[in-house]
Amino acid sequence: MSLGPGFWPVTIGLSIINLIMTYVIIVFPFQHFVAELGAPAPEIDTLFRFMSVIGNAIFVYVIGYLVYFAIVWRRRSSDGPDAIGVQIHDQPKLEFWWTAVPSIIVMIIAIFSVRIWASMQNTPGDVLTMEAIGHQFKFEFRYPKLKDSVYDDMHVPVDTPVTLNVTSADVLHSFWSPELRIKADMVPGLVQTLRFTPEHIGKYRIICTEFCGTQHANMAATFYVDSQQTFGAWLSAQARQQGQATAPIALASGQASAGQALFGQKCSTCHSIGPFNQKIVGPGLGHIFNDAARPALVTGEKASPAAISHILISGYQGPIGVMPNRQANALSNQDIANLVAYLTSLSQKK
Ligand code: HEC
Ligand SMILES: [Cu+2]
Repeated sequence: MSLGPGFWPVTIGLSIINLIMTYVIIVFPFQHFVAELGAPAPEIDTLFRFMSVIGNAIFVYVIGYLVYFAIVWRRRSSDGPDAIGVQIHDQPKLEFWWTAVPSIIVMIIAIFSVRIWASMQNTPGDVLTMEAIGHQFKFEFRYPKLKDSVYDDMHVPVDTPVTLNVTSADVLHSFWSPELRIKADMVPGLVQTLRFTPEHIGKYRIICTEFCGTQHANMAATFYVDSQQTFGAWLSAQARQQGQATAPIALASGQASAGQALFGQKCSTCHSIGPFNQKIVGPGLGHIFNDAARPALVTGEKASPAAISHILISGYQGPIGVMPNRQANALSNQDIANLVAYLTSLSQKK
């Protein structure tokens, strides 16, 4: 049985293309596009390279021969109207190899993957164990040394094995750190453990990759890998800020301009600065003191700086929805004073 004219030269050509592509895949610098932050990123990139090499070989030979055979065995004008191609049956040798080779490849990939997965499950030497909890629409982080949670900023010290327990408080979310090559679904009622060791100081991203509601696209956190000193300083600053929560707030010291910047970061996903009825998740806050549609605050109190600051501190759950409290919005005393000054200034504008 003939394979076709020029079969062996074509095979050599495909092999050369395959070798060149394999070389490109092996040397391709993924880490220049998305940094490799530390374990397990390099291992996962190696696994990805290995799978790409195999996938590329399959692609080159399958597509190459497909095109080649389609051309050399095409229907000729001399063929009769009901001409059919050569029928091939019972090739046990061929069938053995096309079963054995893919099975071996899949087994190698499985062993490789399970080894990486296992290295992320074990917790030798409990250095920093913390929690990440998904919420609509933010990431909550809990640290062993902090009384309250931190939202949307994750800090970890460099060169330190971190054990991260991820879960969700409401719907399905997904924790993704592109630079660590780690992704895990955040499932209510299920705690999954991730383990990593960041090796490069810097500012990275954590992104929610599970469609979790209308504001899903805004669900991202900043991931700081700090030096040991910076991390220590950050932890004690957080602890101090959290301790301050019981101190009285000097509302008169509020700066409307600082409040405006903060509003853009922390409030505008839920509040417009239009009239009361212009709702996003919560009501519009543009005319909080003088809006015909808002005779009183949602709490029933008359609008006043003190009453507004009370809502910002304690949060409020009413018929419209849930207004998060100061811990959830990560507001310091000064932040609250600034926001109240800003909201007050909006009402004074015409
Ligand atoms: C997750 C969405 C969400 C975020 C973020 C949020 N709020 Fe709210 N807020 C609400 C909801 C919902 C209400 C209404 C609660 C109710 O009455 O049902 C509300 C109510 C309020 C009220 C009372 C309004 C009134 O008419 O009485 C004020 C003031 C307020 N928020 C300020 C803020 C500020 C300032 C921020 C930023 C630090 C902020 N909110 C962040 C959802 C949010
Ligand atoms: Cu989400």
